[in-house]
Amino acid sequence: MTIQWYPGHIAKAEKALKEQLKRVDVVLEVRDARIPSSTALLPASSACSCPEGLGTLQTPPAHPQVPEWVGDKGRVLVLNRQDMISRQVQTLWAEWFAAQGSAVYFTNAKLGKGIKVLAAAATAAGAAMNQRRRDRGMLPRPVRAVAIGFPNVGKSALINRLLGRRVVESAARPGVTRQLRWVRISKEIELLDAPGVIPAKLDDRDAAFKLAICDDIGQASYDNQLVAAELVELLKQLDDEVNSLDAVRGRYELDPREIAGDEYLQALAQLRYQGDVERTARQLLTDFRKGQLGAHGLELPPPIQT
Ligand SMILES: Nc1nc2c(ncn2[C@@H]2O[C@H](COP(=O)(O)OP(=O)(O)OP(=O)(O)O)[C@@H](O)[C@H]2O)c(=O)[nH]1
Ligand SMILES: [Mg+2]
Repeated sequence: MTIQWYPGHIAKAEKALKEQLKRVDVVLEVRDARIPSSTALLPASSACSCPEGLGTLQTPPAHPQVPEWVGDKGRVLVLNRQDMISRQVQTLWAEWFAAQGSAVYFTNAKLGKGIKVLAAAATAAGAAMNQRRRDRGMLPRPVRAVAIGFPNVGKSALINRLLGRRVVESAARPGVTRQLRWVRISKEIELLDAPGVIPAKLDDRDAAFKLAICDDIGQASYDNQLVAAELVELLKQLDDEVNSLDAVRGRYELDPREIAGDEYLQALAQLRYQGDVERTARQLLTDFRKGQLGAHGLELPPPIQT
């Protein structure tokens, strides 16, 4: 499956973002905690304050230009939607990032968890800028930070939480934020809300499927039935490690273990939805996105090399 979805507003927003990045001190890279690899825009190790070369990323970041635009600005890595993964999976990722030398902040922008620590980290990451100003005899100014990430990962929700009130639009579909917008969080920090970015072409088939499953790209770009069948396959693959099929069996009273994802869709359609496979596919995806198929995440980190 190749993702064809690259609407004009994203191309336009990327151009504006590239311009604004010149004024920015700190980049908050917001990823979807369910798929921290597939929603990566920057290499893992670049989020760290460790000596260079300590961390290595298994795969290159999905978006080829973003690392270049960001350059050597301060970086803070955020895995949002913490509530949509299990404790077990969160711990695995926390340990993996720690082994890469990368600090990582888990947040739940819906309920406002992990926000204070994140605000402190963003301010601290910008402190170097004010030190340079002081060294030149200039007065300190608020740190300027931007939230970047794939569509729908929760960037705007996070900004509203950091602000403590709802200022920027945030809703349950990708492509909500269309314009870049600066907001002042406090005397110390100003934040830029940016539209989601996606690469013009997504060559990694597995990543493309996971982005579609998690609703982190636009609806127009994929076939619901293919994506829902892949979701079933993924949950089957993860079952040994995180018991990801328990909630599926509980909800639909149909066990996917012995059959392929597409056959499962057909069987479930017969059992529950009068043979309507498209409706079944959409229901499965909606149930997963609402957390009704369990909170475990769809990606586990690679084994830590010791
Ligand atoms: N369960 C859960 N939902 C969240 C979380 N963060 C955001 N959401 C929800 O996810 C949806 C998308 O959030 P947005 O803030 O609009 O995401 P965005 O990254 O700004 O999206 P675009 O502007 O489209 O790129 C909203 O319905 C939020 O309420 C979270 O941590 N947990
Ligand atoms: Mg937004």
